[in-house]
Amino acid sequence: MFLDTAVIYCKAGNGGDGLVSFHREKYIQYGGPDGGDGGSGGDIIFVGDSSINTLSAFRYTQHFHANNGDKGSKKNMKGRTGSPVVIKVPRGTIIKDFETGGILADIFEEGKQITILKGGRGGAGNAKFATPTRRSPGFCELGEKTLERKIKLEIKTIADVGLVGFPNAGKSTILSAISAARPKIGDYPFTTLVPNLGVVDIDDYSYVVADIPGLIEGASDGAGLGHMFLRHIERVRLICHVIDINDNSERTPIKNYKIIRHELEKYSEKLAVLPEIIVINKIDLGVDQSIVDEISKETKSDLIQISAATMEGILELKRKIAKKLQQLPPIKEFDFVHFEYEKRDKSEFIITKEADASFRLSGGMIEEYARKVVLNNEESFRWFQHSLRERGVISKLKEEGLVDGSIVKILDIEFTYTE
Ligand SMILES: Nc1nc2c(ncn2[C@@H]2O[C@H](COP(=O)(O)OP(=O)(O)O)[C@@H](O)[C@H]2O)c(=O)[nH]1
Ligand SMILES: [Mg+2]
Repeated sequence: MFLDTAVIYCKAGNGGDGLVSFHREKYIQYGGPDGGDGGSGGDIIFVGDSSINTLSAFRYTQHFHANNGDKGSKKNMKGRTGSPVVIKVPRGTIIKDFETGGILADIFEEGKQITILKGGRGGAGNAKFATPTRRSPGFCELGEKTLERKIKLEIKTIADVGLVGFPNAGKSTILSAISAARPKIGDYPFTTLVPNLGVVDIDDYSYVVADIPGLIEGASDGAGLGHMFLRHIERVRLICHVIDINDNSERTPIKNYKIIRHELEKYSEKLAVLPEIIVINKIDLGVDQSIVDEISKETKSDLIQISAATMEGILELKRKIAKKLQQLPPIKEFDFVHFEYEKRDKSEFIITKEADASFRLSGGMIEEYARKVVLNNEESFRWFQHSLRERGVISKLKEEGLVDGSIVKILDIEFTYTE
């Protein structure tokens, strides 16, 4: 029902495999190796689009897989790069790794593409393995495989002003009176399930106002719907606290005001210290001046009296907000520590002695090779052994007791070491 969060599954494309191929031409009997590299896999990219304001699209589509890179071709032709998947989300969407909660990105800017998952690298073709002593390598690398990630999307609305207040105070009516937004207006609580945004234009200045629904007592403890929506005002610069001056329920306007303030303070200190304009609404139904005075005394905030129904005071409200905003610092990107998926440490290798006196090789360097070398292709494997020697793995194994005839295990492959 709530469309301001979503969980999706994303996978960047695998890298394409390299190709084993030899140049063939009339009159040239033995051409050189000409197998091209595989193409990179497609990326998973997010882009902010302010014409969208919910994540409802993700209710039906949850899997996003970018295309794999193509295999390399003859004549040293690189395989085609897999096409990326570009996922449009509302501006202000926070992208998180579901498992750790780590923040991968804040989609703060309109139209800016942010790569969240990088496609796998393509494997090298056999042409890349040619050396003066190995003129005709019969092996190539495999492309890099990528993992599917579970990703959480969360909207943290970007707006200058947040309208808060009890249900029915008139927030949606005010938003439609000051902007072109047409939120649903109703005489019952929780009319609004997603924050409505409206752009206000006044005297060559413009700002964005968010109508935050359903803030009620206990919201910060998770009661009602309010808690879910408090997130949306985390980055506003100014709060407009709307009070129905004619609330004739058992609560009084001043009580309502205090309850909402309490919720804001409990939710976040940052919200509590934001500048505030108190908007006394529904004055067309009459005003008890003593109540207004009481509120004024309680708050020390700017106060304005309006009627969203008759438009009385609306122009003044637009100007008052503009004036206040011009004195405040701009909205900033959410301050967070970037989470990154663990990258393999490609220089690391681990030697473990097993009970049967064999040696197990693991670690980033080994995994990287294992993914890229065809372990059951003899030539490829010899190249792999050669690389291990060059990178000091064999000498380290020897220090650990490796001798001629020892068993070495890599992933699910075992081989006998021979000097
Ligand atoms: N008389 C009067 N009614 C208003 C005024 N502003 C809003 N309302 C009515 O109050 C009810 C609740 O308004 P709404 O904007 O949906 O409140 P919200 O829950 O705070 O978004 C609706 O029936 C509105 O028509 C006003 O200035 N005067
Ligand atoms: Mg409303």
